Amino acid sequence: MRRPLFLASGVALFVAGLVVNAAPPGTDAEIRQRLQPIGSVSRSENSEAVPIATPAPTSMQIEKVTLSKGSEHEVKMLNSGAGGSMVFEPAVLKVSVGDTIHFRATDLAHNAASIVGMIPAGAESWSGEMSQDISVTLQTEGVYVYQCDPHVVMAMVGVIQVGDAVNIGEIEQEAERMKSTFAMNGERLEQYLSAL
Ligand SMILES: [Cu+2]
Repeated sequence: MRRPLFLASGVALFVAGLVVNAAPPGTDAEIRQRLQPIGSVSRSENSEAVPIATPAPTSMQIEKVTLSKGSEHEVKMLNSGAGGSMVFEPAVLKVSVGDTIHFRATDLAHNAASIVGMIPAGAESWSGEMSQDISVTLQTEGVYVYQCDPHVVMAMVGVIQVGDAVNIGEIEQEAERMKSTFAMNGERLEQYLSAL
């Protein structure tokens, strides 16, 4: 029955040896031990190819807008809607050539006006009066971006695609330029356009 005792004392000595090996507190050796890295950080070879802000596939995915039925469509001008404050609702519409859009002054102190350089070439512009309904018939194919004059800095804008998005390249360029003029909701127009 002596063997287990020997083994036990051997373990005790070994543990004691470790404690003895630790440098006295405050000495250079002890500080070096404390500062030793506890692990290493390594970058995988292709880590730089991975974009930093990959959009989450579920929550941020933008639902595509489908062609709105009928030849007449209504857009409300709102202080507050499902898409935030100072919004057109729906903010993104897909319609057919020759369709009519009725902008409704549901809330007051808004208007709807097409933006210079953000409608298809040759298309007719429009500019609604403040707090007034306005109806616009869109005869030229392409993407139209319009705004509420007093709230454009809050990105109170809307997008209508008539037929095919033949001018989407120019619209996206203009939208990029316009982004810097928004004091709030800077991503809104981009999000609207990505819903087309
Ligand atoms: Cu407004």
